[in-house]
Amino acid sequence: MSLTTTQFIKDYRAAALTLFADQLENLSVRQQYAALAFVVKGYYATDWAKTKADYDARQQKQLYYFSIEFMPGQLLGSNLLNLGIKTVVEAGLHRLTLDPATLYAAEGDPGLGNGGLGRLASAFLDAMASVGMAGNGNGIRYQYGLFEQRFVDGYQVELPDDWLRDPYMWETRKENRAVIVKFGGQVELRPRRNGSLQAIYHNAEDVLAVPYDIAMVGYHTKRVNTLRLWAAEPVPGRAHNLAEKSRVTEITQILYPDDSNTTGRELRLRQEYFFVSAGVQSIITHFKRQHEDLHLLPQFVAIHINDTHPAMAVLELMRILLDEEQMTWDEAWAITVATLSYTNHTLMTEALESWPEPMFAGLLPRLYQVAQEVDRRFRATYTKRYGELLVNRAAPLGDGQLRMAYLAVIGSHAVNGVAKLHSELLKDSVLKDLYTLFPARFNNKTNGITPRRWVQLADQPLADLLDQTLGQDWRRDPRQLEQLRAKATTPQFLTALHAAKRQNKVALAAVIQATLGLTVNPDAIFDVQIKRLHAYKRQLLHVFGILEAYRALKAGEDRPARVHVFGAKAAPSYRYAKAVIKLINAVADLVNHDPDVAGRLQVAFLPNYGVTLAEHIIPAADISEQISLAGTEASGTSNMKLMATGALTLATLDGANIEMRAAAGPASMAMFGLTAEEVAQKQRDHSYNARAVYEADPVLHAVVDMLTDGSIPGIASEGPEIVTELLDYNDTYFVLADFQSYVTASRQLDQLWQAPAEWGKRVVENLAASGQFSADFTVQRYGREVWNVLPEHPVD
Ligand code: 26Q
Repeated sequence: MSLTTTQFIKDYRAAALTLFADQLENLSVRQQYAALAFVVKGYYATDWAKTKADYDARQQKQLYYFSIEFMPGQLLGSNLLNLGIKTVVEAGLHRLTLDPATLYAAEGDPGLGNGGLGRLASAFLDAMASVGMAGNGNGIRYQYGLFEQRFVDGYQVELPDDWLRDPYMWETRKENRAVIVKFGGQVELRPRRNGSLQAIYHNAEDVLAVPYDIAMVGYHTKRVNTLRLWAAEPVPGRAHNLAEKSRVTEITQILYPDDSNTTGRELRLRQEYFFVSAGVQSIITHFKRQHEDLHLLPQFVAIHINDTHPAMAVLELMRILLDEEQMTWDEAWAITVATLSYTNHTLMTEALESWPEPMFAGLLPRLYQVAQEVDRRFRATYTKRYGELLVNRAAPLGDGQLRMAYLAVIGSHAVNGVAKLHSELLKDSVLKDLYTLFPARFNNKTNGITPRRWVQLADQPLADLLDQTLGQDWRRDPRQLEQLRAKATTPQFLTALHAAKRQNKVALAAVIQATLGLTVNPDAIFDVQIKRLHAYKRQLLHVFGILEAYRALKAGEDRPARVHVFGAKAAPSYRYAKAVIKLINAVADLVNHDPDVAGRLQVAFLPNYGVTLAEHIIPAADISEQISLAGTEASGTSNMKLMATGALTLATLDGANIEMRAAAGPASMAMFGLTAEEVAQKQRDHSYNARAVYEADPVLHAVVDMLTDGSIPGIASEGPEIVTELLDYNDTYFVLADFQSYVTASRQLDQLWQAPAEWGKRVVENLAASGQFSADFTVQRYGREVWNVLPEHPVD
């Protein structure tokens, strides 16, 4: 949009008066932020309304991305960037003697997700708006997001994330679009005169679903799509005592932490049905205002199921088409399958969702009947050709459970994994039988990230350098970064690149100082691992690497200085993960206070990792640790973000790491460890002996012993617990097996660091190749191959 500084100042002053009845200068920072957000909302309001009207007028096919998690991050900076008014607004703020950074920092960060899956959903919404695709989000407006993490004595402590305490400026409550969601009771199927069945509900519990819409502003496209989050409220006018009322509001009160220990909770099931039913109902209502014939639904609507959490969309859409639209089963089924598609995000069998049939039937009696019929017809259709054994294994109902991943595959026309390796492994592990039945449905869509947030907003020193070097075209099409390869050996460019990185490291050092009271050396290698704490991601291997270096330095070896930066939340009930958190903090305490390694080895575990903290850490990274056991990390996305801001990746051949290396070149990454195939082989033939590896390697032996011999104060119970998992339970995630090659690869990076021109060349190779991991490309692939929704402003 076109905006002058003068006009902006006028608008901003007016907003301050309207909202707070006072002069801008007299407001608190939080109020100044709120007024600014209010102005910006006004700047896109017309385009938002217009986008919706245009879609309707053009009968544009729309995609609805159903996800139980979204993590949009702070939106002020990205909205300004995407509207093309960031420079003007910042100039205006300066003229008002306000500091833009302070105002940006006053915005909360809606932590409505656990990690990769939720952040991916938000990246896709940003990307779709930015390439001009008609794509919207559908999710839950949790009253409390993922817990706020603090460390007390090195232990994780969880505090509630009361993110709505201050009004959230970007949401718009749409009471006029509320719908009713029904739970429980009994269903009676009463025959109609025409022979069809009418579903009549007795004693069902009605819940009002109220949508709150958040604008997803496209980058320079004038497209503003919608993220719709639903809140549960009592139906007005009905008597509700407190107990009834809180039974309703609890549906959207809390986000479940990613946690296999809490699977099968009824409240989680209610959450899933709540946002699925509300979403499907509102889509159908809107569709019927535009079109006569619901048979045309797949021509105008695509619904995407982000992991299995919304998989009951299969059953809910069937219910509506059967009961409310009175279609025949076959008609309804054809429409459902053509409308739905599904992404799987995990190979871990213990993480595959399933619901006990009695619980499902009790809460969702009509959906359960539909599930039974899906199951019956599935068995009837495929048993003859594929045999009872396979069909039994693949059917939606089995072992007394409703198996959501199987239901999702059966009810969708397309199924994908999130990186090439993951998509391949899906076909011969957890979804093998369904692949046999529906091979054509399976496809790969490697994840992506939004370089707008991670490079343009979070890494301005790099962005400025890229502008000077290449012009601005990379901002729209990051594949233009390939041109950087020509600069891989240009000393001036490498010097400037190093200066940009150093600036980011100084900024992160200030964050570390303010948070932990630790002074880190900005000329050290910043070695970063940021992701959820999980055994399979192997933060423990990173810790062992630190202990190996600590011992070497104490023994008088000379190595380049390193600062190890961690960010990770553990699920509150995940005992092992919490033990590793305590271990990292204990190791930090040890090395940070040891004068023998002062300024040469430091550990900074920053609490409360999330989107906003990531924006501070990522641009400052020199090394990106992507060290999951091969075959366990579906894709990873922090790997891509760190690549895009010029870190070198220290990685196993897992998830998207493999594709990143293929893109950047074989020497661009430090790879190590067993391959997925080698791991699978060892698991099959039980040939891995962790204790034997420990006994055979004196360095590893010494490192492991540090966990139990008192060398690291404060881990009297956690140390032995971890060692028991390694030596007595045979090291489920092959940490000991990969230790030696991990240290070797890490030492190669030390060598490279000492040859700055070589290091710089590798960084350039990574930056150059990073553009292809933009989510803009990912969503366009989904659009072409899965949703049949095309971009109006394609990047290709
Ligand atoms: C399960 C049961 C009960 C409550 C919550 C959950 C739950 C919640 C969230 C289970 C899993 C999740 C999130 C999973 C996730 O983020 N997976 C990651 O998805 C990324 C995007 O595709 C991938 O890059 C990562 O590899 C994958 O781990």
